[in-house]
This record gives sequence, structure tokens and C-alpha cells, in this order.
Amino acid sequence: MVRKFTTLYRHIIDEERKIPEATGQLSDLLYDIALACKVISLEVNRAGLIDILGLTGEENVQGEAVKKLDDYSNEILMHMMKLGGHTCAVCSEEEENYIPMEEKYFHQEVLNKYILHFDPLDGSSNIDANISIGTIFSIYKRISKNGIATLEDCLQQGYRQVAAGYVVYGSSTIMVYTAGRGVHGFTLDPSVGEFLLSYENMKIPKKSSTYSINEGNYSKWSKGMQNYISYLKEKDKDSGRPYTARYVGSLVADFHRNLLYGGVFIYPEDDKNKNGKLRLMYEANPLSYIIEQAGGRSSNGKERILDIKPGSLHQRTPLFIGSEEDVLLAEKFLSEEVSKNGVDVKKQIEYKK
Ligand code: P6P
Repeated sequence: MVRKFTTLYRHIIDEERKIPEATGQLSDLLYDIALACKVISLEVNRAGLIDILGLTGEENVQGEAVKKLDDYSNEILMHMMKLGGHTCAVCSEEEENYIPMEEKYFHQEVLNKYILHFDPLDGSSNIDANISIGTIFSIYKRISKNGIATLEDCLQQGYRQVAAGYVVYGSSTIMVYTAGRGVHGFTLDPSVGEFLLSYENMKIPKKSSTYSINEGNYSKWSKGMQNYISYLKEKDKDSGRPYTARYVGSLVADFHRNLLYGGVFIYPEDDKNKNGKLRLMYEANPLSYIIEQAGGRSSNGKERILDIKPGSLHQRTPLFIGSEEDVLLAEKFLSEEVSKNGVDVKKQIEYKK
């Protein structure tokens, strides 16, 4: 039997062919991002060998000035976007402002109609310990008709994304993306330099028995948050408790595991960080688009992440994301009238999908 050998490019093109009005530009943009991430993967994996970790201004074995891996990743993605000509603005975790594409990079035959947000290398502080890290990206169509992109083009609500994805650099390099027609995962085969389809139409289990949270922040949480985590740790066979705790401390690694096996990842607000730690535009929104496409749920504990109206490029948000029933239960504990022995909620969370 011939084993199905579907490359990322083949899959993107096949998906594009199902959309009559598709021009192929989004496909090319996704492919450009994948190519950039292959280059980043090479460097991330080499870093473990030639020790260019986390240093700036040092010299590496070739005597070259070394950039921190996240600066390097940022530059690779920026450069690829200039070459590709599909974006009119790029917003990066590494850049304070949005970077409008200068018109000299506008290709006549291509309309530069997309906005790209990305975190070039999330969790890069973990690479020194050889812990998985990742690139996260989010794509919108521009609102302005033409010319130089505006800040309004870059501050759109998450439900307006046209595609989103991440690449996790771990024991293997895996790219997961959605363009609104399901979630699909690809594993990089270094021998051919291709991302090969390894997870088609990914779906997260509706309920899990795994939670991911940094419990070191327990004392800073609200009472509802403390009650929820305590509830998960109580012994109750019927409701699958106690849950298992799994926390890598690298968002993409924790998210990817939960997507595969089920789980709820939480980075809540606390008494120091009223909006939590994670960023809306290039962490919460793309992962929320993916999780909803995979049948999961994502909120800030009260409101659907994808409905949040952004006020600034780097704004933070509390994040509750993963298996639908687990996120729902966490939301109920955060609303009024919760008791430690269960959930006595007077009001249902209004949630439009
Ligand atoms: P904490 C990594 O620094 C990161 O931005 C995410 O990848 C990760 O989920 C989170 O921070 C970990 O934060 O406070 O638990 O170390």
C-alpha cells in the first residue's frame, strides 16, 4: 500500500482549491512562513550544539557576531515577509510598533493584502535547558484598501483571523495551522526538508484530566481561581479527579500536548498582573482560533478571547484554553457564587461562538 505522503505545500494547495475565490496568496504566505520556520528550526537545533544560546554580541565558532535566537528568528521572518510580498504590515513580539511594508516591497502582481502577527520564538529563555520552544503566527486581511497599512489594520478582533498556526521546535519540528477548515499538523522530515502531514483534522477531547498552570502563583490568584485548582486536586473518581498537572513553562509545548491529549492551560490574572502575562495578538488569538477549530474553547475567564477588541499591539490577557468542558468549569468557578465543594453558579457564562 502506498503510504500517503502529503507535504504542507500539497495540503495548502488542495485546501485552496476547495475555495473558488482563492487567489493563492494566502497559500503562498503560509508557505513562506513555513520556509522561515524551517530555517529557524535549523538554527534552534544547531544552537544546542555550538552554544550560541542566549548571547548577544558574543562571537560563535565561526567568529560571527551572534544574535540571540529570538532576534535571529525575528529577522528571518521579517526578511521572508519582505521577499514574499503578501503582507502590508508585520507585527512582532520583538518590535514595539507595527512594521508597515514599504511600498518598494509591494509586488505589482501581488496585492500585499495580509497582516501578520507573530511571536518569533516564544519561550526562548527555555532553550538553554533544551526545552521545546515555538513560533506562533496570526494572519488577517487588511481593512484599508491600499497603500501603507494602518494601525487599525493591525488591531482587529481575533475572530477576523483568516489563518493561524504555530511551529514547536522539540524532539521533532511540528507545524500546526488552520485556515478556517480544520486544524492540521505536519512533521518536518529533515532528510527531505519537507513538512509532512502527520495529524489531519485535529480535534481536542471535550473533557480531560490534565491541567497546566504555574501553581507558584497560587497565593496571588482570586478566591475563585484557588477554589478551581483545589477542586481539580480533590479525589473523586466519577469526575476523573484528581487531575494530572503538566506544565512545561513553554506555551507552545503545553498547548500542543493539550491539543493532542486533552487538557486545560491557564495563565490567569493575579494580584500583580491584572491582565495576566500572555499577549492577545500573537499568543492568545492564534491559539484560540486553532482551539475553536479543533472543538475546544478559549476565554479570558469571562469573555471569548476571539471577541476581545484589541487596544494595543502588545496587550496582555488572562488565558483559559483547551478542552471545552474544562474551560467552562474554570469559568464557572471564576463567576460569583462558587463554593469549594462544587459549583453553585447563579449565572451561566454567556458565550457566543
Ligand atoms: P511562567 C515563556 O516565557 C512564556 O511566555 C510562555 O511560553 C509560558 O507559557 C509562560 O511564559 C510561562 O510563564 O510565569 O509560568 O514562567
